[in-house]
Amino acid sequence: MRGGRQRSRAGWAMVLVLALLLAGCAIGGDTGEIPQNALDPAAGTVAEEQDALWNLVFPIAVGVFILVQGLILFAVWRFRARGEERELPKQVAGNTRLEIFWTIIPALILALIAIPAVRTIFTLSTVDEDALNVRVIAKQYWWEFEYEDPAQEGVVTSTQLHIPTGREVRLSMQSVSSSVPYNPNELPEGELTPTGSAAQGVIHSFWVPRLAGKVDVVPGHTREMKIVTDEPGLYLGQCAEFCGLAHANMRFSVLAQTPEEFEAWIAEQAEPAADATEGMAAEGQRVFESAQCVACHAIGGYPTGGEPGGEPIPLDQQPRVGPNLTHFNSRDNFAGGILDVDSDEDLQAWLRNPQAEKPGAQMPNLNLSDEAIDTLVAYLRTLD
Ligand code: HEC
Ligand SMILES: [Cu+2]
Repeated sequence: MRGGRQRSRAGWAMVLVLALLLAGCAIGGDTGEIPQNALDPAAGTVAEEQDALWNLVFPIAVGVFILVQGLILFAVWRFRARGEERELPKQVAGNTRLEIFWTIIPALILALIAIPAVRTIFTLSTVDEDALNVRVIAKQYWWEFEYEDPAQEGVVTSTQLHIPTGREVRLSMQSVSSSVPYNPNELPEGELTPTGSAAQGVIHSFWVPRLAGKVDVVPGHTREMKIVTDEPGLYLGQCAEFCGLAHANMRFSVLAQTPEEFEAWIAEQAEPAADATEGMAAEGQRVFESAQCVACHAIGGYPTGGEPGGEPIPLDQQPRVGPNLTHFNSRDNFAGGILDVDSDEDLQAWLRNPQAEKPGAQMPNLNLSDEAIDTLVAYLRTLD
């Protein structure tokens, strides 16, 4: 008897702990807002359609749950053994009328749900003719965004996807290995063969809860997805499929801007970087070359530094193992959204030892001296 009571106390303690944990999810940090709340859809067809479907299915599911659980509890209570009484209740084997009834009712409920569900699938799978096309490349452990429309050539960024409001965005998503040097422009269109770097990628999942449900990014395939919003703002997202050590730090965001702001941003990003010609920054550019940064990172317009008047290497012939740094200093955050671009300390800490900031990151510790780090920071600051 005693053992039973203790066990039930432990059970209640578990429930309490779980309830507290769940309450923590609801509070949403110091701002009181919940930036990744799938139940708070941003204005726009994708999120709204998915939310409408949820609003339809959820009450039905709750109704079914209460009915079924209620009947179970009722049967348990009504036919429980009482005192010494060991007589079985009346045994019923088969009741055709009842069985037809409880087959037809769920079938009708499912049919009712299927109509809007199928309609939503079709709505979400068609994309406007004038949609913005962005290739999304998922790597351990960061997201790369490459704008594919001809007028946006050379615009490649990481961790923060900019989109214009009021225009559908078609995301073509691929997963590739981060540790193998590769040029994403050499990946064939459409389905990838299970050879080469794509085969060594792992499954990631693109999830911006306020914009759309998650879509898995599977190596060897191109997964398409549509997002759209009418509300300018910052929408936080994260990889939602366990992909390795730094999975929890594979965050990203979508910044929705008015079409004018977006076009201005694109124009800026399409510009190549200028050479650093003076002081610490020029020294940093030399370190960037000698410390092997160029083996993994692309910089549009680079490199002309060493030899004045030299020909810059086109962006699509530069390595893209790590993020394109052409406009690094114009970003808000880096390393999968966990560090602040504006903070010199964050940048120094990253260059001193990436692993300490983001365990599992595919950028090696290059054992740079503090002096070299300072010059590199000065150089990275010129990449606006
Ligand atoms: C072996 C390849 C490799 C080398 C060499 C390398 N990096 Fe990286 N770097 C990466 C990868 C991969 C990431 C992304 C890590 C992550 O976020 O998980 C990265 C991220 C960064 C970032 C953050 C960019 C962003 O948008 O998130 C900066 C800045 C950076 N590296 C600078 C440097 C500098 C400066 C050097 C030379 C001292 C260097 N890297 C050398 C692979 C490399
Ligand atoms: Cu991931």
